[in-house]
Amino acid sequence: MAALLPALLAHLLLLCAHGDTASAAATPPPLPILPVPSYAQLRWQLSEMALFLHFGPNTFTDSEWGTGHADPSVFAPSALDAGQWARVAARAGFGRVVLTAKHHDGFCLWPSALTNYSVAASPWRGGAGDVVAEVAAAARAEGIGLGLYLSPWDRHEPVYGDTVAYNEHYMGQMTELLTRYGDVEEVWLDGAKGDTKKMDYLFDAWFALIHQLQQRVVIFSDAGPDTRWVGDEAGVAGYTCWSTFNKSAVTIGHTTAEYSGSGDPFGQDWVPAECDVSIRPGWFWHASEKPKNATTLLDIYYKSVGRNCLLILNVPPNSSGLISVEDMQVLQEFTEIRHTIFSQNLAANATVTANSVRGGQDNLQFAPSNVLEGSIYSYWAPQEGQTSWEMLFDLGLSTSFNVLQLQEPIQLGQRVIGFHVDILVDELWQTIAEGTTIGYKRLLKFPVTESRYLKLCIDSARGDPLISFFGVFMDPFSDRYNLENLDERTNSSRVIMLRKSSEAGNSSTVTM
Ligand code: FUL
Repeated sequence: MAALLPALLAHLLLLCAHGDTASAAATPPPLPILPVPSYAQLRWQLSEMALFLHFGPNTFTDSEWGTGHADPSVFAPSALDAGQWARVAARAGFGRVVLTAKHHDGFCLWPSALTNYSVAASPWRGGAGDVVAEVAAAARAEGIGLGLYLSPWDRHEPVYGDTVAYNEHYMGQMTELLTRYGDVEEVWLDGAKGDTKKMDYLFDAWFALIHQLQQRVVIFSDAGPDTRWVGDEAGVAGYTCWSTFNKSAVTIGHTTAEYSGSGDPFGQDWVPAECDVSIRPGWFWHASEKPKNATTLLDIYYKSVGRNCLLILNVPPNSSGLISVEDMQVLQEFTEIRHTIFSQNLAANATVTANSVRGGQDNLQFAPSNVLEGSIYSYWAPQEGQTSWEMLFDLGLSTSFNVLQLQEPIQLGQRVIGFHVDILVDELWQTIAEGTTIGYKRLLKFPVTESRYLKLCIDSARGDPLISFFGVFMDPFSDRYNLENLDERTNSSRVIMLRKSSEAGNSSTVTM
């Protein structure tokens, strides 16, 4: 250290006192690297997590795929409280709720004029109820977004199977949903179709209608157009995960898990991935099932939100019409542990320098220290056309941490292809983590490590890399869990932790 420290300080001083002077006129932001997200896609990404609500006759009949023949009288929640659903969502940090307005059984949770198979035929609220209206009002009251799931596959509707008649029926129902309840921020098109009836869905007409009726909406399906299914129902994205994608390379219902999970660095379209998973084994509530625990949810969070995706976590209301107490407890714990880990960026007071700054070393607009602010609109940018991109962090004190968070200002495109982070140990820079994509948010977890100095090196990028956030955190919850479950992990992703000792050539690996 004795030998290295003067050199390090000299490097810091040189950067601080660099000859470049900021010009009087501001430097404009760099050009975007296309494709970039739309306004609705940015809102969607910034909301980070959605609470999925599977609710309907299946809740009362202990089924997952209703036949479409359950008597509407089964739909009889005694204490339905959409306010509770929205409060639970908002308090646990979910930016939106997505309700199954119609699941595959065809039963409508709103009084559709196009079918008799709906809440209007049920005893709930004397047949005068409207779950969609209650959820829309509750979401608005909590300041969170509303999303609606309208299953294309309909096992009740008699015209299902007649392409023209059913598409007219479906678009009529979509129009009801998108014109009666105010802003709808997401339409969720599930891909399941469990029978052999020949039925063409006129997706292009549906998408045009949805975008015509709602300005802020994103349309989810396994292939976009606005957000894509990640390719599994475990809530886990690829270790490498691009929001860029080629829609022309896929058709709805015919995607591959690998392409969906990792996206495409050469993609011409911005179609970020959404990770769906249920807190319980089933999507609907069943008395016999129990929720996952909070550390499992934390692990899913690292592998979804922490891999540039939105996490849509299903928490199904029970047959009383309430989110169950045990699910609420898990969500509360999940919220508390996220808060404990992420409320204190241990690099928050770091001195940050970089080997290049757009507009010159004194240009505050793109200053390295911008990465300590939370917004994607304040970011570090290097001079154009560099071949090496390094940021140096002096935390002031030797600090222990085991989580790294990085973010890119994705409004200017997703750029980073590969990066690594070094710490200074016994006068040597040693790599503690390496990763591929960053995107909106990247979380990497590794064994607890300690250092005062860190170096972020961007190894390759689709254009000049831009970084909007750098943070290191201490996660006291995952380590035991991870070690215990190491063997069970099937994901091939890995972070490399180079040993600090003389065994430096060996590497121990942890999965993420
Ligand atoms: C699946 C459906 O079949 C499930 O019931 C559930 O809605 C899930 C989110 O998507 O494809």
